[in-house]
Amino acid sequence: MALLPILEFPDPRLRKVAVNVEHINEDTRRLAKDMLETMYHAPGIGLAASQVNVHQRIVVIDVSDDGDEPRVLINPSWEPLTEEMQNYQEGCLSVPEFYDDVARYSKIQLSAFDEHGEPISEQAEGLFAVCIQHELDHLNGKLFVDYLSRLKRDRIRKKLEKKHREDAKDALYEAKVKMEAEA
Ligand code: QAP
Ligand code: CO
Repeated sequence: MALLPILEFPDPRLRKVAVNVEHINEDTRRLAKDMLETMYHAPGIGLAASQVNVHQRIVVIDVSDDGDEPRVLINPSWEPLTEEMQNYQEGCLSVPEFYDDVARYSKIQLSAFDEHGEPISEQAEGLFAVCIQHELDHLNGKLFVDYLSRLKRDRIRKKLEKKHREDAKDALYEAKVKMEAEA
């Protein structure tokens, strides 16, 4: 088990389009397990492989109250079952500390494979449906901030770029202190 580092907006690697998993095997299951551990640790309710810099079509989701209903979706796809949309205040582990409303289809048909290669075909509504649409966007290089105004997106980008500069500065300082202590 391992915690995986999460890419943060505006990292260009989040814009890559993920490829289908050709063979579901032990490597796939190991990655899915590590993604679930990373998601639960955050804590979060959904994580796409793209966010941990693996550009394969794998997502993990757990929208249960107790966090004990992990779902692994491989090569997932969805179709709307209604024209009705629902607004939900979304967040994203790749856009930490920012939240805003996004309109998504309220009822969808999900198709995917699970971690054992068993086909999944089910209807999804509510938060599960929102989360599927959000996570599948990641596999296509799309982020929830893309649905916001340019003004809002730019403001989020600038704040995160500033945070990343500060994080880098802090890491450099820590490395220096450690080096001097060892010298
Ligand atoms: C996507 O997002 C989602 O900013 C999953 O500081 C979100 O798990 C789908 C998180 C809402 C539907 C509705 C975000 C954790 C977690 C943060 C997440 C943060 C810590 C986000
Ligand atoms: Co996300």
